[in-house]
Amino acid sequence: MNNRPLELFHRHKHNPILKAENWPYQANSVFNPGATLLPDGTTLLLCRVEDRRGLSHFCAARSANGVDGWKIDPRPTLIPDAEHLSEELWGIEDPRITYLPELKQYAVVYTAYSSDGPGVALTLTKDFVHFERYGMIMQPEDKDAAVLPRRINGHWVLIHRPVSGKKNANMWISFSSNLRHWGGQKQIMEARLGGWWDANRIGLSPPPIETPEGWLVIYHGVKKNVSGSIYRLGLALFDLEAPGHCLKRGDEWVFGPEEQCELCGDVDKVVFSCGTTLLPDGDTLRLYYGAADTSIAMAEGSVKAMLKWLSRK
Ligand code: BMA
Repeated sequence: MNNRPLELFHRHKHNPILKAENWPYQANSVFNPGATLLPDGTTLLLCRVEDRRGLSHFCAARSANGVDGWKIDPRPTLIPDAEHLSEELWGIEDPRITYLPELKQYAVVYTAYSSDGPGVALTLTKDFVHFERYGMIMQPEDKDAAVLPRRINGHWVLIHRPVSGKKNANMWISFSSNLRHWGGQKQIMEARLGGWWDANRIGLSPPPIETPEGWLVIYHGVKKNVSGSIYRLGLALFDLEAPGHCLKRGDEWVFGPEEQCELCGDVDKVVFSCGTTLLPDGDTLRLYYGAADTSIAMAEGSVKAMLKWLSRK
């Protein structure tokens, strides 16, 4: 009998595909990149680079095939602007990229690490060279955020993960007419409790992926045990025109740390994704992820297979 779990993601055989030693300048670790396909088919990863002070900034890496031949910006692409934005005092982390056709710009939503903890910040860019910074849009503690690519009922939509007091960390939605001022907050998905893989803390991983059946959401869950935390990924589906409404949620995780580079690094047993690209066949999804907060790896899966998996039971 074959009792192996269905593998929805297949790792690239050359993982990790990007490491700190590939960087043109000194870095401690490179991980959790945002991802997008540029109009000419180039894959752009906006990588989180942690320096040897322990603070992070972003650096763009571009590749024609999304796997190798990376051209890495010779200097940091976006650095924390602590002078003007004190909210970025301790660095910027985990960028999530969404192309907004209405504005013909990319929104990069990221974690700004302030002395009061992490909050959500937003910047717009046309070229990943010049950035229009909106600063912090959600105060601490809040992170794991991305915007949807289009307005829904006239409003931009942000998925994010606030934490209040000692309560669990759940996924929320907010709305805005101008990307600056957000309201209408509502909780949309709760962490489970007890021994579940996604007990107590969950958060959006890459920006939601629009499919005919709904917004496909890859989210992370954290399991704490006596030897530490395990970061894994699961799937959920949200209504296309009411993105606060969860239609389906898988019970089991679909991707977790297994390979050496995922099990062992600055933070052991972590796969953490902030970006995907959809290949021109409209089905193959490339998941770029940080491995153990140390390097960048990639795995591929089929959107159709993920939707089918969510519909089983
Ligand atoms: C999360 C985020 C990620 C990190 C993960 C594991 O809370 O801060 O940036 O990869 O923890 O350390």
